[in-house]
Amino acid sequence: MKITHKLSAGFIFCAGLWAYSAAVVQAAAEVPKTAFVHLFEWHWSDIATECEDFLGPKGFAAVQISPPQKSIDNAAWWSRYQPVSYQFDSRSGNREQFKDMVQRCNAAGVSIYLDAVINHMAAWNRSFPDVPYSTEDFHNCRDNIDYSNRWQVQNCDLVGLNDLKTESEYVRQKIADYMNDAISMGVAGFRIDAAKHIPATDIAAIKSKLHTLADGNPPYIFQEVIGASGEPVQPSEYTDNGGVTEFNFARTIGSAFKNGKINTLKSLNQWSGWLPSDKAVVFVTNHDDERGNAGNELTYKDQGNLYMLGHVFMLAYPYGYPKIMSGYKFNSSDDAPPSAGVHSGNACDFNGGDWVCTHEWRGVGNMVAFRNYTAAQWKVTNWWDNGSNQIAFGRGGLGFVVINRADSGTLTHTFSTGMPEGDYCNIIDGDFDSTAKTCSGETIHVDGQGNAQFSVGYQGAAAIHVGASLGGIVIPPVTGPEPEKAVRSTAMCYYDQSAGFTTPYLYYWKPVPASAMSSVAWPGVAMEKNGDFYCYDPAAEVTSVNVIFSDQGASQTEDLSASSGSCYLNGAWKSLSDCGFSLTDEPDDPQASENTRVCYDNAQNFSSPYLYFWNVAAASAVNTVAWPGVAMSADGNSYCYDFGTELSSLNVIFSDNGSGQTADLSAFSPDLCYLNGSWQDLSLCINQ
Ligand code: AAO
Repeated sequence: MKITHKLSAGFIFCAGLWAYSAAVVQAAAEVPKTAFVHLFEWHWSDIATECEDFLGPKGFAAVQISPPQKSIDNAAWWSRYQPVSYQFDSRSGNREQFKDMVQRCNAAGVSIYLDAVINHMAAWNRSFPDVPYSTEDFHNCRDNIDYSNRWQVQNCDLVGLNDLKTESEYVRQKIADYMNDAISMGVAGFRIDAAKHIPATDIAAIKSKLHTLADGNPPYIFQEVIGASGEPVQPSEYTDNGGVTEFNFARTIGSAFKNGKINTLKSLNQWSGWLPSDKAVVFVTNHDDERGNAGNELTYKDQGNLYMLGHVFMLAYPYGYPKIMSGYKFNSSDDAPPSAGVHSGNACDFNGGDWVCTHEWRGVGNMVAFRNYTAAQWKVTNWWDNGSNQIAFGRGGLGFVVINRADSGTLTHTFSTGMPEGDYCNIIDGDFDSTAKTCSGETIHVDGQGNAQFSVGYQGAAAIHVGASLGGIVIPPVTGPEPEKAVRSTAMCYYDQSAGFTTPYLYYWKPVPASAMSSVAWPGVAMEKNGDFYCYDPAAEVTSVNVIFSDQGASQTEDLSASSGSCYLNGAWKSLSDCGFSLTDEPDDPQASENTRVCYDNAQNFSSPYLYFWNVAAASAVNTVAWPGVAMSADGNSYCYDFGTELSSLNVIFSDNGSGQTADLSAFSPDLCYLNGSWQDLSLCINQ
């Protein structure tokens, strides 16, 4: 969960700041980093300089680099996607230059994500002695891939590229060795090229062989899976491994900006069928699509300022982990990159050179800080639109953006921004100097009511945020949630001020490992109140699980991906400590934790024991169920159902999925074990 990880820096969510009410603090060092750039075909030495001069100071999280391994000798950019060896030797530089880049970027606070071409080797004979790979390390299908056939997608050669047998232990180890070599040089993450063509389980197996980074965290991975409706292999299959590309984002904003109305993008982060935000890698376009597969995507070739506005929207909008595409100008799609780099003889387009340098455009580069400074309020607030192509929205008082995509006319309007009073730099128009606290462009005044007047020309934008305030960094007073007691490191906690659930329930499915959480019926388990939060502790390490929070089955969140030891705070995943929890190693009182279950010895030999219940008195409210109730899970010699909350008393009927039922029974805690026809202490069922 890289984004969660990226967003986990202290900043506003330090418990001590919750009650903060003065206006000005200096907190710049703790602002999270939430966006990255693809420096397509850049030289390693140029990337190193760029990290030091620009990306580090601007708050970029990382750079995706072109594939660094040795590839076929061909001027076209795509030759880099045809590996012949795993040696660090490419036209971007050699191993020493690679190592130097990684070190210098890391020192500048910028991670390196390596584009890992591991689905295949080059399209030539099946012998790569340098790895070594030989014929038996490849699949045998050389047909053109029929994308409606899962087997072909994952076993045949992609555009003739020799398809590696990633189910083989030998191949997996060779790939992991290559990636671990990169990790040993300081690489922090990987893009998995053509991930759709590798079964998700094979990627998981390779991932399990990877070393941890110097800081003890696992490397970040995101997988290139082009979502297409109707295809059997879908992006959602890959979320357990890490991030996944969400192409719907680029396609949707592209067509809205080019041919539609951008006010339709208001609730994009709630659209169903898209990846959960913390798994989605989003972009305006990518290196393939800008060359012709773009459909409606925006590219640097678009007339006017639309490509820039697409980036402003992406970086302002709370969905996904954004990647900025930054390549070079081309006429034909095969064109080779310029031979000299931005810092080694050539230059950015705006300086008369051949490199596009999208990430350096003021409105793009400065919006990275906007995203970083607003990350703590992961939601759209203060939305305004004119019913068409002019929109404005806030980020919970930490930032406000105005986009005028119309083709004529200036948008002049006084907006309710939700921001604290002050003077802010319009970072689309000017650069903010954080030392001198000055703005080289327009200044926007927010009054005591949070209102501010903006005047934005057509195909233009304006943006302000608390990190670019002429009075210093302003953190609005926040009355935030407080936990009441420590939790164990496995707990999952929840608080959402705007949702306002009165009885939060946690529904979950597909836990990994499966044994960590017993299956539940909708709406799942009641969460236990802990101060302003509600928590549920599976009491086991869960590396990933799908969850939905609901108000006891009524209004609910979208499908979310979680792990144990996390906290869903106002729409974004945080660590437990970022929600203000202290952790305890103390097990819950064993008696107390056991008294959440009702167990049954199944004396009747039901093939499918079910528990129906009513009149439940428990610490947290328990939802009613329809006959025949809920399935019980085998637990030792008994069948049990866990209510997830401390039970006092309840009425139950056990049945065989509705038939052969017992009489109406009344149970009183701690006698929650129905054994040999009578209620006994729960421990008798559990310890059998
Ligand atoms: C080169 C030559 C080939 C030659 C080959 C072997 O160009 O003519 O046969 O060498 O000698 C890059 C270039 C390739 C190049 C290759 C190797 O793009 O032209 O081949 O290096 O040098 C599929 C994959 C996806 C892949 C994409 C290009 O699923 O993973 O094809 N992208 C990555 C890289 C890419 C790279 C490779 C993989 C290979 O990003 O740069 O190739 O390492 C549908 C499917 C997609 C499929 C596309 C294209 O997508 O769903 O899975 O992607 O078609 O075939 C709408 C539709 C959507 C459709 C999309 C098309 O959005 O909804 O269904 O349009 O973009």
